Amino acid sequence: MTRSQTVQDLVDHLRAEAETDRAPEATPDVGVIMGSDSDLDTMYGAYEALTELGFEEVTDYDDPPEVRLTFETYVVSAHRTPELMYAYGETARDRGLDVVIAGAGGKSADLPNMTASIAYPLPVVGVPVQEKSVDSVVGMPTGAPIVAVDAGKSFNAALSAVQILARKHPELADRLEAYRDDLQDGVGEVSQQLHKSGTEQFRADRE
Ligand code: AIR
Repeated sequence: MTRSQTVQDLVDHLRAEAETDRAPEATPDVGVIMGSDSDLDTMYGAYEALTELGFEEVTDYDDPPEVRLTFETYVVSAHRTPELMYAYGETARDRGLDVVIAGAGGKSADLPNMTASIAYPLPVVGVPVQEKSVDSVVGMPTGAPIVAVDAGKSFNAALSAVQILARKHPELADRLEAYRDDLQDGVGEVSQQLHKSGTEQFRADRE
């Protein structure tokens, strides 16, 4: 039992939700968690990627968005709120999540690796919020897996999460392809422009 009422309320909410029998269409597919709201600017990349790929955010389990694929977002601190981390990881699967994106910063960035162990076999994509967090996120012992991206690469974490989901939802593979086509177009356009303008002019035009 945690001594914080707000944390206890969250724990109760997650555990009650795990007991609720909702259709898969009505539950979030991706969970996004971070150790502190100070991580939000870095973790915003995951929000951008998910929304760009057509996901919408669930803010009320009783009133989910109409689109099929959704995500939820919480702050969960491994060290400040360990009970919440346990409740989150233990209920993730029963609440309908198929993959979790977990970010944490500092040298003891334990939320991604601990959530990966607690939520196992659910896949967890870890985001080291800072460079100094990389070792603690990726340094899992044999038998305890985590998928992880480079420091700050929460956008890629979301792409990896969507790749995992695409095995179950083929429409996501199409959206991922369309995203990459756009990316390639961007490179193609800039390459043509650089070649056509010449280096000096291209630089001047960019300023
Ligand atoms: N953190 C929070 N609880 C446990 C950890 N490791 C991390 C957060 C954040 C950093 O500590 O993920 O990156 C600093 O948090 P804050 O809240 O002090 O800004």
